Amino acid sequence: MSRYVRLLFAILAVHALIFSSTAAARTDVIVDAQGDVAVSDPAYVDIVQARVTEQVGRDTLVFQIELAGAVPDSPSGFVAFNPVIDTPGGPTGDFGLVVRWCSQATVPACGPGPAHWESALILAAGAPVLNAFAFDVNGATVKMYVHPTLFGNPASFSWRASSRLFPASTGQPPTDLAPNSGWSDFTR
Ligand SMILES: [Ca+2]
Repeated sequence: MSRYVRLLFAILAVHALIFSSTAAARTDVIVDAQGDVAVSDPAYVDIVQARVTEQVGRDTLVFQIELAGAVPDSPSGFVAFNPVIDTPGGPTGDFGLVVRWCSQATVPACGPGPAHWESALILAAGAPVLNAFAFDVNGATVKMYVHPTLFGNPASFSWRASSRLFPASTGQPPTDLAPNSGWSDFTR
């Protein structure tokens, strides 16, 4: 490696350090076992890691779910990735973030038209807010870019992540949960 290339890498490393220290302040990571879903369930609903990172400069919380397999662009049926947030006060699990593949045939509250990916903010009371935040489903990674004022801008909260092959409205439990029980705590 030439001296110039080494110098370039050193400069890039310093820039990466500066960028990361200003753009991302805190992260909470939940690690979940691979293979803890039913053998008949696809790998793309098997959560292996969930994390939340605050991008302070952008006032955005990024919820990221890593799956054991790549999520199809067009799944054959309903699929949802669903972090649940429990803020201080109010009912337990008072806000739900959902990225889902749905149509109104599977979920009456889904947006109109053929089956599609959409985001929704689920509130403890009242109708869900469709397309409340930006998201990205890319291979085995699902990212949600959430403005914290959507759920009351709390200084700390508890959360957990779930995946679903059946809408919550069916009464079926989540397909996978991370952590398997209880909550993870995040202080901003
Ligand atoms: Ca899992």
